[in-house]
Amino acid sequence: MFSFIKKKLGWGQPEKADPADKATAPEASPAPAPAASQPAHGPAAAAPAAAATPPASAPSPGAWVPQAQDDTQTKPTDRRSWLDRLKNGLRKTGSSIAQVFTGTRIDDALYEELEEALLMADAGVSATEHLLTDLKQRVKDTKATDPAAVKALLADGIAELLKPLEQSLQIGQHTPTVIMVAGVNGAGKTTTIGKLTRHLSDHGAQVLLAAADTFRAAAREQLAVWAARNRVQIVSQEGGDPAAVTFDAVTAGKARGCDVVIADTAGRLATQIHLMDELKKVKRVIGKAMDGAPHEVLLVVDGNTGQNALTQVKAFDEALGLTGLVVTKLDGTAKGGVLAAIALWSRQRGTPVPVYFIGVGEGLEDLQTFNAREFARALLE
Ligand SMILES: Nc1nc2c(ncn2[C@@H]2O[C@H](COP(=O)(O)OP(=O)(O)OP(=O)(O)O)[C@@H](O)[C@H]2O)c(=O)[nH]1
Ligand SMILES: [Mg+2]
Repeated sequence: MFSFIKKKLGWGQPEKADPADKATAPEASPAPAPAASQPAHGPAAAAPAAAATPPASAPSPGAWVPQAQDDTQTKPTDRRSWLDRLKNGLRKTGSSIAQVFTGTRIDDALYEELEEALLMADAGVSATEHLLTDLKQRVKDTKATDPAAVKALLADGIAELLKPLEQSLQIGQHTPTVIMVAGVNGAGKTTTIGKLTRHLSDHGAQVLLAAADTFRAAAREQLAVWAARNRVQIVSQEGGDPAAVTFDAVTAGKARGCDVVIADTAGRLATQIHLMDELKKVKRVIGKAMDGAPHEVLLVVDGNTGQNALTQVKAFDEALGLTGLVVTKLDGTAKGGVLAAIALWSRQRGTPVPVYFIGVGEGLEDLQTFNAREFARALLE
């Protein structure tokens, strides 16, 4: 488990939820069950699938909870298990890079092998070149003489490159904080929203989900299951327009004083112009429902898609102006090097697009904050 949120807890503030909604809300149930679809318009547009439970120890009204984002607060056993999963996922990459450093000499052959290994790890040409140049400089500066030391210097170089991507998602500066989630089909958007909702709820935040993936009934149901499982509210509409659903959700979130509204959108390729236009419209409409929103536009990328992930990041950023990334499925066969490519692109962009979370499995607990140093280590083990 991790803690990443900086939130202004609303407990003790004026009543948030509309009592009328509470009266009509289905009973809270721990068992996953689809929440009822709601009409998009009218006062009952958003009804809780289950009421969010306030934290056991509520702080004083309006208190700012200090940010406790350091993963080292995680229990050692929990931490071990997800790190192991990440390492297992990156094992092939790690062993092929580590292989480069098993010799006894630092020579051109070593750098050539390393270049090949980084390219194979999906780092891409630019990031590979960057890392090699940086490594040679580090070797020169430290007068390293054995390959094991060079490996440690490479870990330093990768960690330094990735460091700007290590930032935490801020919750609490707005009520609600509106998060829009986008990505290609099957990247892990809905699952990530489910996991994120769990963590936010665990930290006492009142979350409302917007089922703006209106393409498939199954997509709405999938989000409704997560809503029920996490006991949070959902705004959903049969066959509706994604922008209208999101508008209603943000409006309801504001009226109820929710801490966070998260909009799930349908998967799409960045090359599908009309679908990207639809996504832009969702973003615009969120801004109409609440000034300054969305506060976060997150792209969920599947870590297994290699350099294609960078292409997705660039294209979605151009269309939407991304504020953060979630890289999923790093427990699988992902090679991981693409994060170096994203980091280098981020550097050129001026403002980094942080990796708020990484997905290391399908379970509720399998979402973790990104740590550059740990990731660099996992990549080389
Ligand atoms: N192993 C693993 N599987 C994941 C992870 N995140 C998501 N998945 C799986 O990936 C599949 C697709 O996840 P969804 O959350 O439905 O993806 P989506 O982006 O919402 O898909 P669409 O809405 O169809 O575009 C599901 O089987 C998830 O369980 C992860 O971090 N690790
Ligand atoms: Mg989905």
